[in-house]
Amino acid sequence: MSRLVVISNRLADPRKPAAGGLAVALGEALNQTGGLWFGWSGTVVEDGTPGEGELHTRQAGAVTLATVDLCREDHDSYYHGYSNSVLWPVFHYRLDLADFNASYIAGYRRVNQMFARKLLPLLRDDDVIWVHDYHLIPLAAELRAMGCKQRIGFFLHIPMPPPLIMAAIPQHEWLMRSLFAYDLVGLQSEADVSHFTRYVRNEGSAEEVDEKRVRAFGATVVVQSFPIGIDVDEFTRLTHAPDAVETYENMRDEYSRRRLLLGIDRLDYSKGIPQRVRAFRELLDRYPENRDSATLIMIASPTRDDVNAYADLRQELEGLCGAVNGDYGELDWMPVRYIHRMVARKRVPGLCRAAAVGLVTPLRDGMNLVAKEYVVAQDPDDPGVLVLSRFAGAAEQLKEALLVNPYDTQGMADSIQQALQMPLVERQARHQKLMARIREHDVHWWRKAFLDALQAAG
Ligand code: ADQ
Repeated sequence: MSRLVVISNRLADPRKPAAGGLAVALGEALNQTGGLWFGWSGTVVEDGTPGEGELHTRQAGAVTLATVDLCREDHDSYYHGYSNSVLWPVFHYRLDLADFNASYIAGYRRVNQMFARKLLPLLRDDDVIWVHDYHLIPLAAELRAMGCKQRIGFFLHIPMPPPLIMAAIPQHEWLMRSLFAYDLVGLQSEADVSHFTRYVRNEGSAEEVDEKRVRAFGATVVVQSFPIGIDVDEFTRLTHAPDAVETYENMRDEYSRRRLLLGIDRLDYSKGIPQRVRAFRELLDRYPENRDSATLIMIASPTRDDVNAYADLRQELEGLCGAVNGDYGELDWMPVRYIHRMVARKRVPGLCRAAAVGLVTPLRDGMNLVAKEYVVAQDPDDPGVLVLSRFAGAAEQLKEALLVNPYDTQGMADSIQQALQMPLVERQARHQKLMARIREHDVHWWRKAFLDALQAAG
């Protein structure tokens, strides 16, 4: 069996369950082959030289973790700059939030080149290489330029935007051409695949060989969707473990007269968090029977606080939540509980189980794993209802959720009301179908499907 090499911007220790489903699933595959995981160490060296960073290696069981430091200039232009102020907003259709500062691209290229240079001597001839996410799009092209012949696959965790949005990035052609250095490009959804093929047809004069194999820019690549899943068995186990049960019971006792609605996200402008509060306000307004009863709990973990768009979002959200509470709150009832913090992973299933409605309302999302976690945490005899944005990648699979348009405040309020009123038999039927699909396409399926396709590609 070939050794697996995983490359991602950040690493997680695959032996720690707190690392989450993805790290655990990749860790399993790495452990099977005695693999290598490579990425940024998380350390920023204030006075380092651009394009240079110290390499550290350590063993975690059978897996070698190899990491490189970044100097301040590289970190700011590669990570904050090009990755999170150009690619993240544009790939989530937010051209208005992109900062096309011309200096970022040099740092992005420099770090990808450095990663390739540092990784190359660690590689063996029969390695299979799996690169993750938008930080590392040009990595294979850099490796190929240095003579790397190994099989290389790429998985994009965020959406692939439609061609005319992509074309707003000054280096769009270079980015898309870079993807043709991979043997396999994996995307989250069929919509993403169609955006990719439309781009190469329009801008790269593609000559499609067959359904999955695309030829353009003088090279051929296999492009396929692999919707990422969660570790269903692990999440089920967490749901029944003492911490989650305690959280569930506390919530049930605390809110015994109330109906809970839950949102859990990173505080990111792609997640549609203000839109959710507006819809909740509309619910209280249009359906007054929910006043003094429905309580929206929103747990939004801090993320990229030092990028301006995130500070603005935080301010907007605090204003919206304060206004709902001020206008509708009673001495013994606050409609919105907004917590700007991460909750411990082992408590997440308890919160999900206590909520009658799970609100997952991104404006754009590659997949959204919270939607799947919410469903898996439910009591099958008395399940809650998932209200899911049609703009999450997960909506292609989770058809039995109540699909909503987060830009349509009234429509979303109506769907939340429908969820709150849904009869038990209908809730059970929808939950059963959702569970079957989430179980069939879990994170182990995803990993195997991708790696099998990578073996077959090329
Ligand atoms: P993310 O944008 O980070 O991932 P998501 O898929 O929702 O989004 O995963 C977030 C994970 O973090 C979930 O496991 C969730 O439980 C946890 N989490 C989020 N907020 C939390 C909080 N406040 N407290 C505790 N835990 C929290 C990117 C893409 C997604 C894609 C994933 C995987 O943007 O579209 O689904 O990668 O490919």
